[in-house]
Amino acid sequence: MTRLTAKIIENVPSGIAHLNEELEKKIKMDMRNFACRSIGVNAGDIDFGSYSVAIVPVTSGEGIIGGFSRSVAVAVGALGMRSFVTEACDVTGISEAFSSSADIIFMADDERFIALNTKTRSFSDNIWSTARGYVTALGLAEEGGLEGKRVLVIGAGRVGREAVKMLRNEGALVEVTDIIPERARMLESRFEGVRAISEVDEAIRSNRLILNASPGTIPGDLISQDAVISSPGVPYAFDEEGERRAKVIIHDVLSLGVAVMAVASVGLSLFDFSAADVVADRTAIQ
Ligand code: 2YC
Repeated sequence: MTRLTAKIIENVPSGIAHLNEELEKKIKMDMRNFACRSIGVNAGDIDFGSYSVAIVPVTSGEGIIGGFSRSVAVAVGALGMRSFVTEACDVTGISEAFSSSADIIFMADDERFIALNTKTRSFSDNIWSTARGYVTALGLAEEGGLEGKRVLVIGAGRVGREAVKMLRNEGALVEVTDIIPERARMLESRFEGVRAISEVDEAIRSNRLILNASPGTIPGDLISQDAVISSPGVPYAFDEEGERRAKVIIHDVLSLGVAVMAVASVGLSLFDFSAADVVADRTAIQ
């Protein structure tokens, strides 16, 4: 997954209300209900205001991303949870979160981004949550859902691979393409109903349903009329022509994955998302 930059996420806090409006228009529900729907829990079963959520900045590796913790806090706050960024970073920040009796702790190093539930010990992972959210969004945006329909996944990285697995579980017929053809072929060999496509332009032209999990740009003249596109890929991939042709494009750089993480970490999820799978990248279909 692309490493975010302060620039990419600079509008997340101010854009959260707009994102909610966008979701209402595109999938007929707000971010809270979308996140709950993504993991099969009922929004009414969660008392969002009762959750205190700490976001701990982490300095390891390439270090702090300006605005990252605050963006996560705003996205979690938009669900109705009480979120705050700890004063301190790293271990001191984690101890601050515990002494503030935070129920959930968000933290990200360069390899993983998790939301840890301090009471139930369940934790959710950003890669799994992002794939879960954008697969759900695609199914909500497509009349009649995805069962039996062809879906093109662009990008066989960690999010793309999770998305392929989830799309198969929803009964979609998946075509997958990646800049490294071997990564797409690996998925084809592991899953029934998954086909690796080497000719990406042709694949985009011939698919109306697209989940884009790649960091590349997608020229609008490849997009079919009324395409339904769910695009966690960062940076944003589409030009004006693509936006004109597509029926809907669902995209944001951080908040939707964070919202799914937050609801998933509450621990009511019906999904058995042993986040370790995502990291171990075991692609055995669940
Ligand atoms: O500011 C901080 O605490 C940094 N340690 C955060 C680093 C996040 C690195 N990961 C990413 O940029 C993306 C995330 C959206 C999830 C996966 N990769």
